[in-house]
Amino acid sequence: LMAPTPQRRQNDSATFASEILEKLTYAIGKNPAAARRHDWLEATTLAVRDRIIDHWLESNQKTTESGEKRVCYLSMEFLIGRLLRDAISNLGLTQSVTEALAVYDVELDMIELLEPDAALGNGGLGRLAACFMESMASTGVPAFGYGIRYVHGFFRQEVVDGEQVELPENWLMHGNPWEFERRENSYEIGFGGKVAAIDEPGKPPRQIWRPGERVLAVAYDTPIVGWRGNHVNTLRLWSAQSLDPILLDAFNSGDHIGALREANKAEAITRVLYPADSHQAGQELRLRQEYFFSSASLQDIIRRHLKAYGTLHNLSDKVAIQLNDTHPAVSVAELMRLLIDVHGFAWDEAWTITQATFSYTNHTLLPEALETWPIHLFERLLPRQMQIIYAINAQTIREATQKGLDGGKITAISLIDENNGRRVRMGQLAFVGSHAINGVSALHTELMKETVFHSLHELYPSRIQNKTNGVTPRRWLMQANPGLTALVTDAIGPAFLDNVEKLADLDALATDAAFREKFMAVKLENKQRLAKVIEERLAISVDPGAMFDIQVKRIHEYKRQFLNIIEAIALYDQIRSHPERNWQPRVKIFGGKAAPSYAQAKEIIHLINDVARVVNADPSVQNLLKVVFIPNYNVSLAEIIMPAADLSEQISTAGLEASGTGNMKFALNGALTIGTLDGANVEMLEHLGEENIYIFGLTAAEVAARRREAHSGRSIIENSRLLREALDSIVKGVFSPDGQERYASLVSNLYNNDWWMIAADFEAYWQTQRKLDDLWQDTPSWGEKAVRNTARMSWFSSDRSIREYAKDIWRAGPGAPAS
Ligand code: 26Y
Repeated sequence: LMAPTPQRRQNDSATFASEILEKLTYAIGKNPAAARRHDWLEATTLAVRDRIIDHWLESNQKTTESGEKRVCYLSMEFLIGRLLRDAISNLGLTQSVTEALAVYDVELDMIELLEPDAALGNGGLGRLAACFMESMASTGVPAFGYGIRYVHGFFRQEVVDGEQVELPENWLMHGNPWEFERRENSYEIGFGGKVAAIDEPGKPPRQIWRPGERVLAVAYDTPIVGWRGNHVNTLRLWSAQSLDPILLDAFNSGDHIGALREANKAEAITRVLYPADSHQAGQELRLRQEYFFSSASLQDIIRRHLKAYGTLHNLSDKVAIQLNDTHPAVSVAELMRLLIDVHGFAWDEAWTITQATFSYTNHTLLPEALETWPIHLFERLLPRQMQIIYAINAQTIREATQKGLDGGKITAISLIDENNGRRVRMGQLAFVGSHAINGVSALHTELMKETVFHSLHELYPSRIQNKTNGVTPRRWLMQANPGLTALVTDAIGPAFLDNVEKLADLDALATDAAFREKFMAVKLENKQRLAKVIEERLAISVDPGAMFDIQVKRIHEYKRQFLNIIEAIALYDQIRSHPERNWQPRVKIFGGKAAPSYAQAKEIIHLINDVARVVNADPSVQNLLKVVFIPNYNVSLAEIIMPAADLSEQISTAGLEASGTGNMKFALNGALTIGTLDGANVEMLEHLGEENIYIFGLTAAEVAARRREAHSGRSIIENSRLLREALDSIVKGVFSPDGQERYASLVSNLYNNDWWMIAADFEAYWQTQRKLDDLWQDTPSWGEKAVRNTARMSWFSSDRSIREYAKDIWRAGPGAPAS
C-alpha cells in the first residue's frame, strides 16, 4: 500500500454541502433531522477549518524552509471577536458556504451569531493586537501571537436599574473548534524559591534559580487567516496546569478537596482576564500571569530556534519580539536569565542579543496605568529576575553617568522607583531592553519624548519612533459593512479589496449626487439594522432618519462620556425652552464597560441611563432627542454599530488618548467625527482635510498649561448659563428623583477642579455640535463629507502600520533583507 497524501479540499458549494454533512455526522454524531443550529455552526466551522489547515501547514513549511525572520507579538490581550465570518470572507468562501447551507435550509447569517466572542482583552490595546494578527497574515509577515488562554474573558455587562452589573463570561462553554491543544509544547514555569551561587573549579561562578513552585504552560494554537488565504499565522495561547494535579498523600488520607489544592492554585493563573485598563491593581496573580506567559513564550521561541540553528548567537536575525505595552516586560529579564543561566552566555553578549531582539510599544501616558511592582513582591516571586534587573539598572546608570546626565535625570531613568516604597518600573525595563520603542500616534510619540521617557530619550535619542495605529479593513469594512463594500466595488471596481489605498478613487464621486444618494441609502440600511437591535434589546424605538451620534469605548473620565451626556442634557433643556427653533433629530448612543472598581466611571454609566429614562419618556422632545445606552459593548456589537453611525464622538481631553482606533473604524465607514486634537485624530485631520472633520477644544499644550495653573471650572460654569443649568438639573435630581445626592460629587469635581477640562471645553463642544446640526440639514454637503471620509481613510489600515513595523523595527516580512 502507498502512503496517501492529503488531498487539498475543493471549494465549490456541492463539496461544501457534503463535507458539512460529513462533519455533522462523524464529528458531531447527529443527522440533519436532529441537528440544532449550534450543531450546524460547529459542522460548518469544522469544514471551513479544514481549508485553513491546508494553508496553515503550507505557510509554516514555507517559513521554516526559507529561514525567514519571524515576528513574535507578545500581548496579554487579544480581543479577536468571532472568527467564522473572518475566515470565510478572507478565504473567499462566502458564496459556496451560503449555498451549501441552503441545501439544509440553514442560514449562515443566523448560525454565525451563535459563535461566542473571544473577548481576551479589555479594549483598544487588545483589539489592536487582533487587527495586527490579521494584517500580519494578510501582508505575509510570518508571525506568532503569544498570549494567555483565559478561561473567562472580559466580563459580560448588564444594566440593572441604570447601573452596570458584571457577570462572568464563559466563551469556552461549548468547546472551541478553532483551537488545537499542543500537549507536546509544554514548558515548566517556576515561581519563588532561592537563587544559589555555583562555583565549580575551572569555571566562572554562576547563579542558579531553584524555584519553590512549578506550573506547566500548555500551548493552544489558533490559525489566523490572511486575506485570500495567502498566508496563515498562529496565535499561541498558554494555559496553566498543575504538574502534580492530585496530591496523592492527601488523597489517600481522605482529604479529597485538599488533594486538588495545587491544581487549583496553578490553574488560577490563566482563569480570568483582569478587567481594568487604566489602573494598576498590583495583584500578585497579575504578576504571575505576566511572568507565566512571558517565560512560556520565550522558552518556546528558544526551543524552535535551537532546533533550526543549533545556536542562539543568531537569535535576533531570525526572531523579532514585540512587547505589547509593559505587560510582558519581565521578558527582558527572563531572556537574560535563559541566555546566561541556562545556555551559558556571558552577560555582554546576552545583553546584545536581548536588545536586538526586543522592541516595545507604549500605549498610555496616564501615570496610574504605568506598571510598577513592589520590590519585595518581585523578589519573592522572581528572585533571579530581580537580581538581573538590578544588574541592568547598574549598567544603565553607569552609561548615563558616563554621558554626563545629572542626578535628577538618573533618578528618572532608574529601573527602581525609590519614591513610593521601592518599586520596579516596567516601562524603564522595557525601554532599556529594546532597540526600538514606539508610540501609537504622532502626537503620543512626541509626548512620550517629553514626559515619561524624557531622560531615557536624552540618553538614547534614536530609539523612540512613531507607528500610528491602524485597523483591518477586512473586518471593519468588508465584513462589517457588506452593503458599502458592494457599492464601492460597483463604483470603482474590486481593486480596493487587495489594495485599500484604491479607496481614494471614491473621492471623485463625492460630488456625484447619484452616488452620494446610494452611499447614504446604505448608511440608512445600516442604521435600520442597529435600530432593530436597540428595539429588541432595550424596547426603545429610534428613528433611523435621525442623526446617529455615537460614543462607544471603555468608560473613563479622560474619554469624557460625561461631557457628551452634559451636552445631551443642555440640548434637552434648550429643545424644551425653544421648541420653535430648527432642532435636528438626534439619537445619542453610548456603549462601553467600566472597570469594576472604577467608581466614577460607573456613576457616569448610571447618569447616562438616568438621563435616557427621563428624556425618552418626555413627549415634548419625542422626535428630536433620544438617549440610548447599549449594554455589553463588544467586538460583535461594534461590527453593527460602526457602519450605522453618522457622527463619531472622539472627545478625550487632549494629550490623554494615545491613539484611538474606534475613531478610524467609524470614519472608514463614512461617519463624520467630532473630536479633540488628540491621538490619531490629529492625523485624521491631515488626511481628511479640515472641512471633513469637526475639531474643537483645548490642545494638549493648553491642557498641560491649565493643569499647571491649577485651573478650576467654577468661573467658567458661573459664566455659562447653558452649562450651569445642565449641571443644576443633575444636582437637583431631575434625572435621579430617587437619589438626590447621587451625582453631587461628579458635579462638584467640575467646580473645584475640572481635571479633565469638561467645563473648559463645554462651550466649544456645544457650538461645534450646533454646526453639525446645520450641516445635517444640508443633505448633499453631509453626504459629500461622509463619502470623503471613506475615500481618505485608507492610510489608517493596519496593513500600513504592519508594513512600517516590519521595515523600521522588525526587518522582517516580504522585502526584508535575507539574514
Ligand atoms: C496595567 C493595566 C492596568 C493595564 C491594562 C490594560 C493598562 C492598560 C491597558 C490597556 C490600555 C489600552 O487599551 N490602551 C489603548 O491602546 C490603544 C491601542 O494602541 C490606543 O488606541 C488607545 O488610545 C489606548 O488607550
